[in-house]
This record gives sequence, structure tokens and C-alpha cells, in this order.
Amino acid sequence: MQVTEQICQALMKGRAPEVVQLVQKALDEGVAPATVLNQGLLQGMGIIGEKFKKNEVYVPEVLIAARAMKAGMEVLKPKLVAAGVQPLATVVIGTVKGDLHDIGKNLVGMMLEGAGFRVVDGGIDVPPEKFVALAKENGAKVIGVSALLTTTMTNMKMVVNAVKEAGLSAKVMVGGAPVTQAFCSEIGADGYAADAASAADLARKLVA
Ligand code: B1M
Repeated sequence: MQVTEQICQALMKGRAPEVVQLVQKALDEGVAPATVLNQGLLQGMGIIGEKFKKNEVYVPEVLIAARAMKAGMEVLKPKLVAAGVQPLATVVIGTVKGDLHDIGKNLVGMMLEGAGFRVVDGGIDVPPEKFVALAKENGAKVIGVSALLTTTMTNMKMVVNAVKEAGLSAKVMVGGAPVTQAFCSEIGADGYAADAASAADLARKLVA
């Protein structure tokens, strides 16, 4: 089995120390950092994302895979920077104003990182002007807004409006348990994703 395939398998099993060791081994053997990323870490995270969508794995498995990915990235990141490998784009994420739920939003962030995006996390209870400021500061192409309450999902519209008023070209994607495609269309957001893996797919489409 090739070392990138071994990385992919170890990541899917959430074996962080093994991923670290295999990433180092691949680099020592002269495998290009971008290959280690694309055919090892991102490949593994992509498979986990697909399995999550089909309910073949659940939140804990995704979290431990993401932790293994993070551990591998610690070793790989300096090499990627040195090789001039750029992230796909920057995505600003946050939970909408008034809402303190962040477990789903954090999963979305992990999946986005797993798909090759740079993620700037604004945290919870994020007012529209903070989404706009973070997007401006970081040159974000996508703003991801999460809401878990029927009482706070309406605040997503304020984010859409603030982004338009600021003249930003960033696309707004929305998600969270009470959010639907119909609601997304109603508030004029650019896209809705039902789960974290679909959010990464959607972000790819929005920046394409
Ligand atoms: Co809250 N809570 N909660 N809560 N809480 C819910 C959401 C609720 C459904 C429980 C219930 O009544 N059955 C209910 C909402 C009812 C409603 O509005 N319809 C509720 C309530 C009422 C409240 C309080 C008001 C309770 C109170 O104080 N009276 C209060 C509100 C506080 C506030 O936010 N202002 C409150 C507080 C809390 C805790 C702090 C205790 C805690 C949050 C801890 C934390 O997040 N750090 C909490 C929790 C844990 C829940 C439940 C149990 C679990 C939520 C969760 O993390 N799910 C929840 C009931 C439930 O869902 N069973 C509940 C797991 C997570 C992986 O799923 O977040 O849906 P989820 O994310 C998914 C998708 O939705 C999607 O991808 C994720 C992964 O696939 N997704 C996106 C999410 N964001 C996305 C963004 C995207 C795309 C996809 O693009 C940007």
C-alpha cells in the first residue's frame, strides 16, 4: 500500500499519532506536500464526509478523524507554505446572533478544512457586522452562518442584508437543524446545506 493510502486509512480510523508518523514518512521519502495533502489527508476526510452523509459514521467518528487530520496538518503545513500551496479559498463561519449552539458549526468548519479551505471561525452569537468585518479582513469568498433555534434563524436575513449593503461579493451559505432550502431562498442566501459534508461540497460549488 502506498504511503498516501496508509495516511488516508489511518485518518479514517482517527489514529492521530499514526497519521503524524506517516505524514513525516511520506515527506522523508520525497512525496510532494501537495500529494500528501490531496491523496492522503483530504482523501481520507472526503471519504469520512461521504460516509457521514449516508449515516455510515456519526459525529464522534467525524470528530476523531478531524483531530487526526489536524495532527497531520501540523507536520504538513510548513511544507505546504514553503511549496506555495494555497488553500482553495477562505470561509468565515459563525453561529448567528443570539444563538450559542456551536457543535454543528464546528463540524462544518472541520469539514471545510478537510476539503482544503482556510477557515476563520467567528464563534457563537455573531452579529452581522462581525461577519462582514471578518470577511473583509480575510478576503473571504464564502460566509457560513449556522442557526439551531427557530427564534435565531431569522437573524440570518440580517447577515445576508449586511453583506449586500457592504458591497461584498462573498457568498452566504446557511445551515442548521431548523434551516431549509425554502428558508434559504426566502432570505436570499446563496446556498443551503443540510449537513457538514454537504456544506463543504456547497462551498466548493460557490467558489468554483
Ligand atoms: Co439547545 N436547543 N438550547 N442547547 N440544543 C436544541 C437546538 C433544541 C432542538 C432542543 C429541543 O428543544 N428539543 C431546541 C431548539 C428548539 C427550536 O428552536 N426549534 C433548543 C433550545 C430551545 C435551547 C435553549 C433555548 C434552551 C433554554 O435555555 N431554554 C438554549 C438556547 C441558548 C442559545 O443559543 N441562546 C439552548 C442551549 C443549549 C446548550 C448550551 C445547553 C447546548 C449547546 C452546546 C453547544 O453547542 N456548545 C444545547 C444543545 C447541545 C442542544 C441539542 C441537544 C443538540 C444540538 C447539537 O449540537 N446537535 C439540540 C437538540 C437536538 O438537536 N437533538 C438543542 C449535534 C450537531 C452535530 O447537529 O447542530 O444540527 P447540528 O448541526 C448539523 C446540521 O444542522 C448542519 O451540520 C451539522 C452536522 O451535520 N449544520 C450546518 C449546522 N450548522 C450548519 C451550517 C452550515 C451548513 C450545515 O452552513 C453554514
